Amino acid sequence: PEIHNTMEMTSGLLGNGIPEAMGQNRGNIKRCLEKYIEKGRRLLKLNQLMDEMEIVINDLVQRKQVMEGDLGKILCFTQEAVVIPPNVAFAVRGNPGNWQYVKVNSSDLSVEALSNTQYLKLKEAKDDNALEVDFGAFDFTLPQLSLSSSVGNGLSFVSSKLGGRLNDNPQSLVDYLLSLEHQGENLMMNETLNTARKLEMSLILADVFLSELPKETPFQAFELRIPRIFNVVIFSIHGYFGQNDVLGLPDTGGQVVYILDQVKALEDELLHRINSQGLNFKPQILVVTRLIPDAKDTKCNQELEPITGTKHSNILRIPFVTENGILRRWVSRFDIYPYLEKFTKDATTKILDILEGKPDLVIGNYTDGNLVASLMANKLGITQATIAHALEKTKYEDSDNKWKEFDPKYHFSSQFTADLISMNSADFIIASTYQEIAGSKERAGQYESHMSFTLPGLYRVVSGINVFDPRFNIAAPGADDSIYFPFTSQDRRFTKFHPSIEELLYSQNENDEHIGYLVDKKKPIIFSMARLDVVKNLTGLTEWYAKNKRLRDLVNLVIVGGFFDPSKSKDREEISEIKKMHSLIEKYQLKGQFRWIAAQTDRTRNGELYRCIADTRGAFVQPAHYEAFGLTVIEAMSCGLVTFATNQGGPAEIIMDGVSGFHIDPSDGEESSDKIADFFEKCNIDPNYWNLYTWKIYANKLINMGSTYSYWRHLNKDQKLAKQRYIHSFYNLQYKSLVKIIPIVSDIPQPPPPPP
Ligand code: UDP
Ligand code: LCN
Repeated sequence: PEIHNTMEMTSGLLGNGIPEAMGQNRGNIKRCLEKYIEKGRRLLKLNQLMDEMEIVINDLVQRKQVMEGDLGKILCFTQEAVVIPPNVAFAVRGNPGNWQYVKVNSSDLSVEALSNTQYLKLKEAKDDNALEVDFGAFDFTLPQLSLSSSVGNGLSFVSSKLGGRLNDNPQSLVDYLLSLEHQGENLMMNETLNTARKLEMSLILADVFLSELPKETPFQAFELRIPRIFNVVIFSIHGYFGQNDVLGLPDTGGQVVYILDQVKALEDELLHRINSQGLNFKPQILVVTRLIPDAKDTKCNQELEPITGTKHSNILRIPFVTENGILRRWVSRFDIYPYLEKFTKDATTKILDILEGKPDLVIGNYTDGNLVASLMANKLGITQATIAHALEKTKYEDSDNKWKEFDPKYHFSSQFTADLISMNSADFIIASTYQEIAGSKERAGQYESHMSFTLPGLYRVVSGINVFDPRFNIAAPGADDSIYFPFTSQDRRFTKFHPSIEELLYSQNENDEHIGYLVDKKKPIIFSMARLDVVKNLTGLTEWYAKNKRLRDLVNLVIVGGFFDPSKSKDREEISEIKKMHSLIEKYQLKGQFRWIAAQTDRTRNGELYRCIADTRGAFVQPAHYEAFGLTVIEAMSCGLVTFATNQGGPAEIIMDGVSGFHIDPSDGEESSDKIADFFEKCNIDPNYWNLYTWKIYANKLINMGSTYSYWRHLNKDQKLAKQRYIHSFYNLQYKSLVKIIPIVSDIPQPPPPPP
C-alpha cells in the first residue's frame, strides 16, 4: 500500500507537468539553492540537502511552508542532486523504479525537466561523447510491467501474454513443441501434428475429453506439464565451493548454502515432474565451480563430488588456467575476472562431455557465475537464468561515480560491466526479495541502481536494466527445516552436540577456536554469525555492545566469524576486521562478557547452536551495513530465536518490525543497542512464528520459470539475437579491455612490498 501512495503523490508532483518556476516561498528557496551551491560540492545526497535546508530556514513555520511547496515536493523524493552553478539538478525517485530529473536555476528559480542522459552528463562533467550504453533500445517491442507493485511477478505476466502471442502466430507453438526433444526423442508430439490446424483439431478433442471430467477434478489429476527441463548446470565459481568445512571462509557463505539446498529441492521437483509424465529419464544437475589445488583441508581440489542427499547431482570442478599452467591458490572474487573466459571454454567442453549433450537450463550465481553462464548459454543457444545473491554496486556508496577510487582494490569497472552483460543476456532473473529488484520507498533496489548510472570517464549507462522487465521473478530461498527447527521441539534436538556447544560457549580457556570468555552463565546471549567481511559489521556490533553499559549488564555477547591470526588470512577485509576486533576487546575490556568463536563449518551443529542460544533466552543480531538477503536471519528465526536485523537490504523485507523480529539501523549503533537493551528489559518472546521460507515452493517456481521462459525466448528470438550482438560487442570492446588491467596472480610467493 505504501508503494501506491507514493505513486499517486509523484504523479501529482512531476507526472502532471513540472512547474515552470518555483512559485511560493521564493526567497527561502533561493537561499536554499544558494547554500547548496556555496558548499562547493558537485554531488549532494538527500541527507546533506535536508541538513543544509534546515540550517538556512531555521524558522519551523517557514520550513513547513517550503516543504509543502514546490521545492519540498522535489526534496521529498530526491535521492541526490548535482550542483552546477547557477543550477541544481535533482534526481527524483517518486516510487520504486520511477525516476525523473529536474534542473532548478538558483537565480530566476526556473525549472526544467532533464532526460537521464542530460542528468548523467551533468553528474560526470566529462567527455560529452562518452560511450552511451543502452540495452533498453532492444526491448521496445517487448511488453513491460507497469505498476511498481507488480515488479518481480514476471512469470505470471509472461504466461498471460503467451496466449495473445499464440493467436498472432499459432505455427510458432507447433514449431516449438516439435523442437522439444530429449536424447533424440520427441517429447511433446511428432510430425503427425505438424501444422497449427492439426494441432488445433487435437486440442479440440482434448477439450472434449476434459469437459467430461467432473468439475471438481483437481488439476493435478490430469495436468499436462511440459517436462522441458532435464539437465541443469549451475555455475558458482569463486569461493571454496564444497559440502564440508568451507562455510565462513572469505567469499564462501550463503551462496554455497543456497545452492546445495536448491539442488536438492530442484532434483526432487524434476523427478516428480518427469515421473508424473510417465517418463523414465533421469535428470542431471551439475554445480560447476573452480577447482582449487591448494584447497586447505577441503575437498575443493576434487574434480567430481556427488552431492549428498541427491541421486543425480554432482559438483564439477574445473581449474583456472593461466599462461603458467593451473593456478593453485584461492583468488578473491574481486580479482577473478581474468580467468573466466578460459574457464568457460574448459567448463563447456567438460559439461557437454558429462551430460552427453547440451543442458536445458543454465543458472549463474554472482557476477562471475552469471558472466560464465551468459557466455556458455549464448554459445550453446540455451535458456539462461541469473541469480545475483549480492550485486556489489549498492553495498558501497558512490561505487559508480567514484569507481576510479575503488578500482585498484575491487575492480568494480569489470564487475559492473560483467553484471550489465549477464543481466541483459539472461532469459529470466531470480531475485530473493522485492527490495533486491526495486528497493523500498526510501532506497533504490540493487537492480534499480543499474537502470541508469555513469562510470565517469568510462561509459554512461542510459538504460542498463528495467525493473519493470517481466524477466524478473521473486523466489525467496528457504531454510532447511531438517536443520533449522524451533528450539521448543525438544524431541528433535541434536543433543549429541550439547557437550561440544557448551565447551564452545562457556569454557574459560582460550584456544584456536575461541577467545574471550563468559563469567555469568545465567545471562542471555546475544549472538551473531557471519563471514568476517567489513560489510557484515561484526566489529560494529561488538563496539555497540562495548559502549552500552545497560546492554553489557543485561546480556553476554557471542560472535562467530573469521579467525584470530591476521597473518594467516589472504583476504584484505578479513585482515582488517580481525585486527579491529582484537583492538576492541582490549580497549573496552570485553573479556568476561564476550566470546569470539572462529568460523564454524558444521551446519548441523550450527543449527543446534542457534537453538542453544534460544535456550538462554537470547537473541540473534544481524548488524550488516547492507545485506542482500541474509540467510542467517531466516535460520535464526526458524530456530525460534528472536532476531534483530539490519534495516538495510533483504532483512527489512523478511522481518516485520516488532511483529516477527526487529529492525536495527546499522548507522546508528547507539539507537540499535538501546533497542536491543529495551527488548531484554521487557523480554516477552513469542517463539511461535513462521515457516514461510521453504525450498519446495522455490523449486516449483523455478522449474515453471525454466519452462515458460524457454518458450518466451523462442517466441522472441529475433530481438534476442539483436540484443546478443550488442552484448557481444560490449563484451569484446569494453569488458575485455577492462579485465586486462587486473593483475594475474602467481602461485610463487611474492616478496613483501618495500617499506614506504
Ligand atoms: N555460516 C556458517 N559459519 C560461519 C559463518 C556463516 O555456517 O562461520 C553460514 C550461515 O549459517 C549461513 C551462511 O553461512 O548459512 C551465510 O549466509 P548469509 O546469507 O547470511 O550471508 P553471505 O555469507 O552469503 O553474505
Ligand atoms: C549472498 C549474500 O550476501 C546474502 O545476503 C544472501 O543471503 C546469500 O548470498 C544467498 O543468496
